[in-house]
Amino acid sequence: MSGKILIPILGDQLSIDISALEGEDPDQYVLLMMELSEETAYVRHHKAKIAYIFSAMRHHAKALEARGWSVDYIAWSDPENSGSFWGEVARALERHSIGSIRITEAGEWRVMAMIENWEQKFGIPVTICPDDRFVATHQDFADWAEGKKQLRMEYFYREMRRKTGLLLDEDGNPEGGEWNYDTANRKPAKGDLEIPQPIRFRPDEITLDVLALVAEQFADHPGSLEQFHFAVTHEEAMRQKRQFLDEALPRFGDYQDAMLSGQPFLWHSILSPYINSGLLDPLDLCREVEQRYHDGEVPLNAAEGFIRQIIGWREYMRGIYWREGPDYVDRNFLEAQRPLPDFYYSGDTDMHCLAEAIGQTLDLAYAHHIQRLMITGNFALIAGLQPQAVHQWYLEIYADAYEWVELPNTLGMSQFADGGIIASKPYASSGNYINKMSDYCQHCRYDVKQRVGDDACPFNALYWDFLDRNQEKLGENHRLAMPYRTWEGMDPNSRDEIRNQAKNFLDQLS
Ligand code: FAD
Ligand code: DLZ
Ligand code: SF4
Repeated sequence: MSGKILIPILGDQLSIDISALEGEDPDQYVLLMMELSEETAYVRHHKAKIAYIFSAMRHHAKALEARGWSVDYIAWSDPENSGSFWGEVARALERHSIGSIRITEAGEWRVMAMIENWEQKFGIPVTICPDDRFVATHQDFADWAEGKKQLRMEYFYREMRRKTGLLLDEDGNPEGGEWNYDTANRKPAKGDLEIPQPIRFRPDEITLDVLALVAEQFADHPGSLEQFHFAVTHEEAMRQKRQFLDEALPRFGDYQDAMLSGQPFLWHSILSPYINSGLLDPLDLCREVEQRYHDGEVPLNAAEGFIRQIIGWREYMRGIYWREGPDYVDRNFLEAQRPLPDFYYSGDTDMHCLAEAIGQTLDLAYAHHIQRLMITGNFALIAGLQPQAVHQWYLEIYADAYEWVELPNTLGMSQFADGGIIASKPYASSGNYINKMSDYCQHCRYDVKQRVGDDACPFNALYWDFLDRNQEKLGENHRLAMPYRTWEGMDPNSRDEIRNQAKNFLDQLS
């Protein structure tokens, strides 16, 4: 084949050894990186997310050039920039003498569908390389799922432990005798604990340029740039990783589900944007966590809890995404139809838990898992918000959000819109759970102990009303047998009061 090989590198393929490049001789290749309106506009991404991706892309192009690769970088302001992957690949074929295209598979159905068309459209061979930054191949997941009635994460996770050997003893048994130490990971946190803070990286010239560009071009997108704090290079991401391993990991397990006012990060790693865009390798990270355990620096419940998030939940979500297909996004098992209230974009609500989770999200493009699941997600679920609108919000608003990981988390785990493929019961709760795991209720104008009346915590009536509204679909779920018994044991007047309370609240929400 005459001519050079064109290798497009997508915005979440910022790994120096991405599979399309492996073992290749730089002289024969042209790498193409593109800042595109198509990618910034398919949803209205948080400003800080766009700034992070553009800055990390620009830095990554330099890192590739320093290794001898020739990178054709199409900046946002390039007057010829067509704004689409298709348009930019077409222009690159005109600029360079290209005989074929190589690309690492894209992370989502939308972009894969485009790439699969290129061979026919451009009339040259296109090789799509598997993305080897994951532990499980598509085939591994398909083999594991084959013939199973239920695809529970826990059993998939054990397969991944066996495949990687992580936290297994010499006989192949789990360290400490148990596969999962989740029950040790549910401590509420108190404000008097010393909480580590992630590094705030000072923007360099490249990042400052990008911040100015985003402020001007994406002024109508949600979120703020004022607290932009992200690492934008592999080296910076490695510094954040070390800070996490040294300071936060030892307590990661204990306080994994805790929430505190004014403390957005607690003992979480804040590494997901870097893992998902390629600046950090997930398996290397897990091996370091395992080493810290073997060195006696972190307890087993922390090491296992962290490793489970990555080789368990993260890999499992990807497996479900590709297995369920491009129409997974349309599922709406509970037929929820309510539009997203405006406060998801302003944080302007007197429900303190939501104001905290949404406020910090708008400031930082970050919230930790239990805020996403049990505050914003739980509210959306029990208020009956339309799952596709909820999905769009999560995809826009978090710096780590790419459809392959965001969609199964939102639609499946959080909104139960897939009818229980991911979650064995909906993650619905009243204010009681929030009160147990946080200090939010102490700062709220509502009273978490009340179900009805002007001061009653809205989560309480909404929770019971959710069960009542969905009894036909959820009544047979044996994991909900107890709450349904409690509901049915309430006297009819109390149930009517709760229904009215929820109705009044939902009416004013719309
Ligand atoms: P830590 O608590 O430090 O966890 C360590 C790592 O484990 C994370 O960096 C992440 O890579 C991985 N991880 C943990 N939980 C999950 C999970 N459920 N699925 C996949 N990976 C996980 N995660 C994303 O990466 N992108 C998303 O778009 C995303 N959307 C979510 C939407 C909803 C409704 C919910 C409930 C969860 C979502 N998550 C998503 C999972 C999780 O909330 C984030 O990975 C986590 O909050 C990132 O912060 P952290 O790096 O501090 O995580
Ligand atoms: C998310 C995103 C954004 C906002 N911008 C770009 C971009 O300008 N150029 C690019 O190559 N990638 C971007 N991305 C990430 C892509 O959307 C991501 O690579 C695909 O979702 C993968 O399927
Ligand atoms: Fe949230 Fe209710 Fe607690 Fe207020 S009282 S913080 S609305 S759970």
